[in-house]
Amino acid sequence: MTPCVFVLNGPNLNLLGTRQPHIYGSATLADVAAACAVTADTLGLGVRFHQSNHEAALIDWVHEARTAAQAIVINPAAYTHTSVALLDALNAFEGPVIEVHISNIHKRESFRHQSYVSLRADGIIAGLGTQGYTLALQRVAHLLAEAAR
Ligand code: DHK
Repeated sequence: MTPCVFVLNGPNLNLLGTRQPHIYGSATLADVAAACAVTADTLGLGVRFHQSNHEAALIDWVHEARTAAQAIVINPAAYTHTSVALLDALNAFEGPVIEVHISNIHKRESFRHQSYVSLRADGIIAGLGTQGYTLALQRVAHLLAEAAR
């Protein structure tokens, strides 16, 4: 069975490519989804890519992942810094969780330095641009292969 990875994206990431490109770069979310699909394919992973501006939708996808996915890659965007509910949902998921931030949140405003999601994440990627997503998939493939051994 091909392991499935949910790649989840939080608020405002639908504007990627046009939103503050000096911080988030010029790639669109569709570009990121396409890169994830190619990388997942080469790694032997299936991928389901979602974005929502609504906290509840992200939580519902995390719940769905409990039975439908083996790992989660998540850029919670601003919910990183605010959402105990998203942390609680991720704590109910058993597989690897990799947290991705396009920008280096530690180089930015102090309110971005705290992440609730980091309390659950198995790994964190920040400041590597949209490349962080495909690097996260590589790490997921490694962790799943290790767990299967
Ligand atoms: C994206 C956002 O929208 C911000 O709210 C986070 C994150 C950082 C990113 O770098 O991908 O603070």
